[in-house]
Amino acid sequence: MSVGTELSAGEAAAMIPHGSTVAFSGFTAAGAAKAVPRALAARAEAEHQAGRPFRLRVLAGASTGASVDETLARANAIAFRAPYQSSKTLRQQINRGEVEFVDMHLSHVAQQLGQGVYGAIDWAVIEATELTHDGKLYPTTSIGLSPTFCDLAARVVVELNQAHHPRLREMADIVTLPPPPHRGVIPIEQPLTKIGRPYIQVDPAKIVGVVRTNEPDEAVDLAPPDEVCRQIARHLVTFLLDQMAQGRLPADLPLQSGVGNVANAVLGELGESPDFPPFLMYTEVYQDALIELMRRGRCLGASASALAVSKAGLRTIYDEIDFFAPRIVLRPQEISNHPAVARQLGVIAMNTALEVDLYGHVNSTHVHGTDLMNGIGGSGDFERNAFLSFFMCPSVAKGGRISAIVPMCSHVDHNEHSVQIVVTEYGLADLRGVAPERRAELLIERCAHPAYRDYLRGYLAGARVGHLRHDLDRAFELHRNLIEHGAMLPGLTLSEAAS
Ligand code: 0RQ
Repeated sequence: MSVGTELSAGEAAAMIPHGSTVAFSGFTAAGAAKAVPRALAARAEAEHQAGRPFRLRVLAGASTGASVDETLARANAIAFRAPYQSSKTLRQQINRGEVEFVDMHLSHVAQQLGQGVYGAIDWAVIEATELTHDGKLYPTTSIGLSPTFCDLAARVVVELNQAHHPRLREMADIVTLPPPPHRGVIPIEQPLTKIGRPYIQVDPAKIVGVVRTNEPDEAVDLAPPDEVCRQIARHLVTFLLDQMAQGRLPADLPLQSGVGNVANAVLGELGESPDFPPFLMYTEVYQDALIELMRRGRCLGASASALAVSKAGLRTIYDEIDFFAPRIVLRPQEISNHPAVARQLGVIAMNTALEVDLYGHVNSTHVHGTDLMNGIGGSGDFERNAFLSFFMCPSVAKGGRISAIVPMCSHVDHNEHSVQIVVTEYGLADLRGVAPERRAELLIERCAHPAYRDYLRGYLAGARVGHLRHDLDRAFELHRNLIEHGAMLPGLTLSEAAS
């Protein structure tokens, strides 16, 4: 077969044996493969019905659209997954110990794949707008790990998706880093600097064929910002403006913003603030809020790895491609999330925590230390290396049954040395230059929900004195209560705790 061979999704899936490592394009739902993974799920179901095993080791840039993680998981077709996911069914399987999952900093994955840490990649299934006969592949709405997958995979199947705009290539900036120590400097001097090519060069001999598709990304709409999110955003904006007024913060540092409802709302609020100067983004996902901010001249340009926008948002970008193409650069995640570039540009990192402990350690991934939510994603790539590192979250979750401020994090993704500023709807704690005991006071008095403050004060008062104060008998009392009684403080009424 050759570059020009047309395949149905079923024919492509039929070639992929049980036990294969399959790498799919996609970084969020953006640019994720669709038809072939669905056909693989159908094949898995048929094989299972016939009493035969069929499970795959699955890689993608980050999370995917429903056709990869959710559909394959429902067909019990995933044995192993890395480096990030956000699928309900897959999450349950991981948390029941049925699927192996490796949670990784997204900027590190390409290098580890190259080192062979994940074994050989048997197949890559990559969505593209065009494939030329000499193997130039033009990716769609995300770059993610696709260049690495195409480089390392033994065989490549291309999903040629007509639903995407062919001028996406004007945003793409694709470069693969040579192995160290011969990398040289990454010459990205400002977020829109381009250093690569608009296509992935694939060895044509590896291309098994193309599957034609015509369907939009399976994007999930974000919740409209609620008052809690808006209040978090206001604290953050006030703080940034104050830092600028004090001469501590240059006005033109690029912003990075994490995934999810809170992060999207904060971006919207930043754009609404008339005093906040127009800004550039050096981030990993381009979210919906940026579309309007760009149109209004509030966001001047963005570097990301994916257009992680709603279907309506992507339609707007395609309808106004003359305007958006020169303002967006899409990069491989090794570059969009590169710690050296984040440090060099002085990124302001804003990510979301599940919980924060009294000294500023952050858990972004594991509910009561055991149950995976999504994964660390790119948050660590940026937080440790940013000029300013924010973590934000509502002060309580699940109607007040869970406090986001806890004595000790039940799992740590970002430690006290990376976390600088914590924000909830109640206020902001600037932990920079502050010793542990004062950090604890700031987090309790400014960030914790008032209904949890007495408990946290009491914990601190009864803790063993040291550089950090802890009571190891009670450090996880709130988490134990949550598991045993369904609430961190079972006596607390919801109305008392609800924010
Ligand atoms: O659950 O939907 O069942 O109500 O967590 O919480 O408040 O809607 O916040 O959508 O911004 O997600 C940390 C998960 C936040 C996300 C996390 C429950 C809460 C709700 C979602 P429900 P919200 P968000 C780069 C950046 C790590 C990866 C990252 C995330 C659900 O931001 O995955 O930063 N971050 N990547 O009720 C139990 C707690 C909880 C809790 C909240 N303490 N215990 N449940 N929830 N706090 C992008 C990429 O990497 C691609």
